[in-house]
Amino acid sequence: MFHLSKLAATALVAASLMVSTASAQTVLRSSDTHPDGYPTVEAVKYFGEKLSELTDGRYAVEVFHSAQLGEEKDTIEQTQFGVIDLNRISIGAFGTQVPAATVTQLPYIFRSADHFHAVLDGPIGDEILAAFDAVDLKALAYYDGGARSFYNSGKPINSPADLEGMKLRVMGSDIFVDMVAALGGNATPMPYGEVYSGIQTGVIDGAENNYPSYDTAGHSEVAKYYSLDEHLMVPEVLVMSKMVWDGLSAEDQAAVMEAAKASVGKQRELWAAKEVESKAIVEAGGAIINEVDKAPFIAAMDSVYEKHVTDPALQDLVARIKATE
Ligand code: GTR
Repeated sequence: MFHLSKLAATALVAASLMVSTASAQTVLRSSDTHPDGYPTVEAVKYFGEKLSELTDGRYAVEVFHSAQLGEEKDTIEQTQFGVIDLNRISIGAFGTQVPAATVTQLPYIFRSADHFHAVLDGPIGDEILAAFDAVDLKALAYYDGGARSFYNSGKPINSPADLEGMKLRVMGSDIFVDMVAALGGNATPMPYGEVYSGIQTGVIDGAENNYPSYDTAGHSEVAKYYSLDEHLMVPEVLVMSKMVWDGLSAEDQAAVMEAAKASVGKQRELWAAKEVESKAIVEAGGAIINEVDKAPFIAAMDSVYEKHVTDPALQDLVARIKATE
């Protein structure tokens, strides 16, 4: 883990800005846990190209994919300190640090991909992005992350009863731990990079994710049962370190926002294609996919909402999300 005092981080940011004035181009470093070619990685590269165009080459972006800069939780901290400039990350990895954003971690909060887009593209989406300011991050845009379903090495899951006693990896948020517990399983928060070996060695029975992650992280090789309960749709988010953002001119901030918005359409296109491709790849590799009656899964989530949506502001946010057409 990388710990820096805020003072040391400020000095580091100041030093890198000095170097950049001398070299005329500032290269912003961006982190991503996914491998090269993954839709989020390619979208951030596209963002970088747009930003370069809009700033006459004064800014460029280098994407450090494949968790080269660390697991998500650690890279969030480094981005907050300005050591990493940009980060493409799942909102799930923030845990409950950003209260407003936790509503997107609630199971079945989004009814469909269209509902997800309608909410995030509108005022509620902007409100949640703005909430990241309080944790020293400037959230720029959402990317698609599809629907997440359970997969495991033992058997197909058809009803919550099948999860009884199963050890399943979740991202580090209490909401996900309680979600699995409400279904009868045992949740183990664990970094993404440890899931493959965790399943392989039997430390866990499985995990939950979308098709592209199940495919590209190799999880389908060790957990062949993928059961389409689609309990979560957690947005991916592109954030910039607030320290770096605050150091930009108003004009450059506008260029960053414009480039980020432009990358959203690109990512959605890439994402839609990748979901189809990954499903075909995992099936060809022997994954067994089953449809699931979601009703009992949805019904089991009341306790998760009761426990995590107690603040009136969050209750209001949830009500507004549900009312969005
Ligand atoms: C993926 C997401 C990653 C990471 C991963 C996980 O769907 O794109 O950012 O959060 O899930 O489960 O840790």
